[in-house]
Amino acid sequence: MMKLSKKTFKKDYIRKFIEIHGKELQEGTPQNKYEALGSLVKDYISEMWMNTNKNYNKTGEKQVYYFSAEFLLGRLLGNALLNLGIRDTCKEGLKELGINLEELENLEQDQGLGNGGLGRLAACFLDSMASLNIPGQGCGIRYKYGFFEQKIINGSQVEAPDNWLKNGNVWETRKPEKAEVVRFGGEVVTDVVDGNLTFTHINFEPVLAVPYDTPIVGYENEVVNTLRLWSAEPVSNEFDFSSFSRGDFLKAIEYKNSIEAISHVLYPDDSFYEGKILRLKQQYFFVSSGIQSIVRHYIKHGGDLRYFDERIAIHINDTHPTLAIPELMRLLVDEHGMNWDDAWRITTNTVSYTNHTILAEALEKWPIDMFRKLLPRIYMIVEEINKRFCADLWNKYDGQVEKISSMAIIGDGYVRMANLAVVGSHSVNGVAKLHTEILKKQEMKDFYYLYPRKFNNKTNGITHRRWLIKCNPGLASLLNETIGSSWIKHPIDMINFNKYVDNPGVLEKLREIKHENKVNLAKIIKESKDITVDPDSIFDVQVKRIHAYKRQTLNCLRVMNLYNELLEDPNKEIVPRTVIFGGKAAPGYMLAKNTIELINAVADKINNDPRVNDKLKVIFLENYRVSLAESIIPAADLSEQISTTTKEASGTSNMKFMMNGAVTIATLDGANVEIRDEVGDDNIIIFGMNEREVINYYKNGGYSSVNVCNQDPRLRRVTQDLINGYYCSDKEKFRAVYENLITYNDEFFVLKDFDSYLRAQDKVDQLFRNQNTWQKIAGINIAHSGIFSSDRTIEEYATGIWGSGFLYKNL
Ligand code: B1N
Repeated sequence: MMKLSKKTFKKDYIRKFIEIHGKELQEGTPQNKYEALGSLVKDYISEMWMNTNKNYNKTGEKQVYYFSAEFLLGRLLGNALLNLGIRDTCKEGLKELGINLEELENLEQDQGLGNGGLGRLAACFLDSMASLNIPGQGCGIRYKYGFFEQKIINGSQVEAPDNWLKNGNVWETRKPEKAEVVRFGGEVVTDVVDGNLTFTHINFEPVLAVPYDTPIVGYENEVVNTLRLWSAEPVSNEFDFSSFSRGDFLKAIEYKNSIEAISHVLYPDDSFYEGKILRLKQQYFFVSSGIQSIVRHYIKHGGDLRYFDERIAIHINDTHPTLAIPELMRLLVDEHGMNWDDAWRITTNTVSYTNHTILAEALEKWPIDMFRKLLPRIYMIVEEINKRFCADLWNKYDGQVEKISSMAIIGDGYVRMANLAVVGSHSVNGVAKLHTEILKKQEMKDFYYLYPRKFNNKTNGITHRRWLIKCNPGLASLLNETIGSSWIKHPIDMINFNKYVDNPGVLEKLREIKHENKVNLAKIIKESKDITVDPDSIFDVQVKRIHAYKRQTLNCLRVMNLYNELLEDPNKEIVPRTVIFGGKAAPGYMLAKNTIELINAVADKINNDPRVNDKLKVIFLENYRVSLAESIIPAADLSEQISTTTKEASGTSNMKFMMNGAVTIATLDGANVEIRDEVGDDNIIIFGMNEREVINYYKNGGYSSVNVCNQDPRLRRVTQDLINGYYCSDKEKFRAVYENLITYNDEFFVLKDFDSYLRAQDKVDQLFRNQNTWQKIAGINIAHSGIFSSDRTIEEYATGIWGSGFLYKNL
């Protein structure tokens, strides 16, 4: 833990302020004050950062490199202060200077370089690796524009660019001296030199990859790891620029733009793949620069490439960084003269892969022509990997053409990235037990038979430092007062809170903390939407990407039905509800965008109907992002985790809600299954079809959404309300949602699960009436949430996959 007195801090802060702004503190804007604080904290970090790196170089401890196209960090200031152990000191010091720390923290732009769960998982993992003394560095892209900003205009989503760097970024350090060159296009000349094949890449387009390093501060352990993000720039004159050095200025600008385009913007697709060449460029760009810099650093510090895999672990977050495999092969074989078999053994021992989805539309595959043209040498290497792999398969499965062609890395005109990732790594993991079982039994069945020992499960987790200590200080204090503070370093100790779930005083305290968080969220809702919500109502929350399989429509249809029931029976007794939605739709995903329009139209009608307003309100919160989640999740009573069973690989917001004492209403999908196993059936509300039923329907057909609809008058009514002008004078407005349910037979069983969902919601209503019971359930959920800390997940990765983190671990 860093030592810092309030007096020293104040002195440092004033000095820093004057140094960077050249004026008195009193004359500073809030933004000036934030920048001075961020900059000072970065100074505080820098020595630890340097020492951490020195230590890693000295000990030669195994290094983990976590490659991910997305890192959804959110804000850094508050968590850096927390992890340094100086947040209270700074808060008090600033207060004496007339400055409110939280106000400054709220000025920080979210670092939103990710879409959703996958990117946020990467951010939680960085926090856990640093906090567990694991030498783990992140490697990704410094997108100039992160995930778009969502505006709701006349009830529809409108996208605005996320210019997150507009006020600068105090956290990053540009390292031009560590730049790498990445080569695109051109041709490969094959030659024989001294009896050996050589490959020379010519006429390529060079792109300079410049790293920007961000410190990742461990929790009170003086460890500072690094997130290295690469930015694309034109190379300097040392390369052949003949085409525009003749003075064609406009061409030169065009060229510069075309290069910078590579790291310009994050693709806003979640669980969906678009076969754009720019995306392939992005992937190779960060993977090539990352692998080159790892190998360069390794050799510089005396490493012997023959033992590379004993010193280095490379993890690929989904298939987006899969080109790490052929790129490492290229460096070992072409640049360092290693023979193929040794290089292959080292590469596969070094690389491990996480699969995050079984959705077919998310599977990455690149057209051969596009791939070969952009990456000619990498294509040759992939071809060679494929040739050898298929030869092995022919030996094993003689004559089973279908099996072999479906397992091949290249087939049907495409390079299949998941196949390459499985073949080229030593470990393949799913992100929750159910998901891993589905991978083994179905999606990757043939690979599982071939390599049973590669497959393993690593259930996701979330960092309890951001998602409990930072975002819910009231609850963190209650835990400290009851069970002591050991849970902070050992989150599994939260289980001791079980001893207090029958203690009326503690339950009352839990209720008060939740109430305070709800008042805070109600204030945010009032400020952003000018709608008043009642903090005594049930805060019923579904926040996540808008996607058909996540079934926001199911939630919406039940709200529409509840509205109908309240109008039919004005005396109907229900606990008042505030149903809160939030989430972004991919800009090209019309059904998801239509779902947002529907939610907003339903909200508009209900919120303006005085007949029901004391019982029901519907809120769509704009621009859902990490920082907003930190206000929403601690205020939730009910966590909606209602995806079609088998479709949500894990989910992670389910864990965040649970840890903050929300009760979960859920299908037995993803990690919900493990939450149920932890808390028991009495402390979670489960509904809907199970895995077997869903898989049977998909295999054998037999589901007719029209029939289900016709048999249930409530469903007939709410589906008709989509197209009869009830929620919008334009009857065609919600056509997309309607057709998806009725005309296209409801791929995700929304109508099928409707009745069961409604009964589950009735149960919620009943349970909430007895606050004692409800708070007890909340307490049990909190007590059992420690296992979902990403510290547990990272320990499992470190010991089970990476073989790292043994040297300094003081657990
Ligand atoms: O990864 C999360 C899981 O908790 C979620 O269940 C899962 O849906 C999510 C292509 C994805 N899977 N696939 C993606 C993201 C961006 C993209 O371009 C796919 N995200 C998930 C963490 O394991």
